[in-house]
Amino acid sequence: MSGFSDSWWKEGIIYQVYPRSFQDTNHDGVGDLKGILKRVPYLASLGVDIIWLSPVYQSPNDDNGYDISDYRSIMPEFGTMEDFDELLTAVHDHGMKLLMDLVVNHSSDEHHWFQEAKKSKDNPYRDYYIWKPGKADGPPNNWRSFFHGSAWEYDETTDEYFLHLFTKKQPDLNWENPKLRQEVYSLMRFWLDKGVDGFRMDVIPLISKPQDFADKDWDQLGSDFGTAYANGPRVHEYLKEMHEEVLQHYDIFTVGEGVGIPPELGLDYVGEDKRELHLIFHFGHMFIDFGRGGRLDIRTWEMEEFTQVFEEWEHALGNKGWGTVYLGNHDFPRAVTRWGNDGKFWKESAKMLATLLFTRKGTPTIYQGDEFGMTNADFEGIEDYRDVEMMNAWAEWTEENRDLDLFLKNARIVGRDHSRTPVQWDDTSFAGFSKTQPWIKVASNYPKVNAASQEEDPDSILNYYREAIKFRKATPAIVHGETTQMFPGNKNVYAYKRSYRDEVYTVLLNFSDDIQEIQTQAEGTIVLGNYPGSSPCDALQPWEARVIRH
Ligand code: ISL
Ligand code: CA
Repeated sequence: MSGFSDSWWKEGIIYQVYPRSFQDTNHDGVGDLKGILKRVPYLASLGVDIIWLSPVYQSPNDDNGYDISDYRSIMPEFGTMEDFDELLTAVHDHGMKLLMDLVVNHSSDEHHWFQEAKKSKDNPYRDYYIWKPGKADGPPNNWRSFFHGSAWEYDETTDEYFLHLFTKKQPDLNWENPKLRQEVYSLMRFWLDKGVDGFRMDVIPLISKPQDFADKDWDQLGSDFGTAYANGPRVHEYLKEMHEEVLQHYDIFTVGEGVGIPPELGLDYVGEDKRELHLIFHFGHMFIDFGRGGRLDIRTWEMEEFTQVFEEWEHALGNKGWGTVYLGNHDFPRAVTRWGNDGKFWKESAKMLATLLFTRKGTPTIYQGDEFGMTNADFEGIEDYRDVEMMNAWAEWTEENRDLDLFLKNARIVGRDHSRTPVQWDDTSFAGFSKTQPWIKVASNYPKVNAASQEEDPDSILNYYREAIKFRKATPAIVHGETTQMFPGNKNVYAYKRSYRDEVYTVLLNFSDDIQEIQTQAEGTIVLGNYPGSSPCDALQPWEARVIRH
């Protein structure tokens, strides 16, 4: 396999496709593989190198494909295996790579393993899952699901509970069982033998559970569920075994969804000497607005807390492991709404965020639609939402007689569905995603925010992405250089130098609606920025981004 010190995946750029919302070609309102195929030239035109497909396997879609009922077949709504093969070939023909989503912390309850497992305690598949007898007053322990309520579901047939850290249709797989691990390795080989270029591994730090199944002290743990379950006792043993048995035999690369991994444990997963994963997506910034009550308990945060996550991770990995940079995915609201200003400074702030994304050390990942500034949607009532996390939370709030207006107000800010609305390709009906009403509402701003209208506009967000990507690829200091933060403590401006051999660049990013004065004495030339008239030493305009070559 490609070594841990190789550089194509360090220099490359990842683009995440959420297939259900990307492009519908048979006009049933659901995105499909042929739709992705149609957009391969567009993806190539951005300059991205690696396409990560969120799950496309057979699934009852309790959690939009993150609940897999057959790991070796394609979800019929998305197409056929022939469509998949055609897509893989097209991606390769365009010089790009394809990453599959590997979801093996849990399967669907409709997977035949689970169907068998629940038949009886001595079924050969029983130990593929995690079963425990209850306690007198209920479940085996106080573990909670990421998606509300207990993480245990009672099963009458055998009078035991099974563990599900996500929905009750997503039973956790039992990695303690070597047979289960071999099943996983075998399905991985199936896709690798087809020629896929690697995996993004869903909630991989959660696969090993402490076998005492002791209660958690939720008061101590606060709201970050990830840390409660992540980094279990055998996780590194399993990843090393996976590497030996499978990964090392292929020229591929892997990125773990690093939920619950704090910076000080990062190198345990991606250290170049560890032979486990190439990269992880870390989560420091993603949970920044989660209060003690979780996603819907919105916490206010300061720009510095956000930017310090980037600093901490770069320092933690140093020169021993490689990082990632991303600002959003299918589990969080839209980046420009969350980190920028999607109103008055929509264009400026989207470009400023792109500048952050492409000028840090670490492999940048674009979430679909962010490259032309898609925003949160204008959801109103609960009927506009589709996400099981929201549905479960709504049921819980209703049952507990909580303030449902507050629920809707907060969901409009933080719901996962905001990033799952159809990609706005053009200004025709349903935004060029489909000819029929899609499975989830199209954001109503599509006549203004769409890819087609930005294609020919040299000043567009889309063309800024292209320019920033080109710049990154042509500039070793931006990919490999050391980073030194400037003006730490500044509440509105995030600034840093990137240096490598005799190249030095300064990056200045204004995270506010106001003009910011800073003392840069920056002799040099602006090589990338979102205010064409600026010169290096001027005060920063609202949401201005400036990259200066010295
Ligand atoms: O969105 C979250 C819950 O509030 C996150 O904590 C999320 O559950 C976590 O990042 C794990 O995400 C991944 O696994 C989930 C799936 O629902 C997400 O879409 C996936 O990215 C279960 O497979
Ligand atoms: Ca379709």
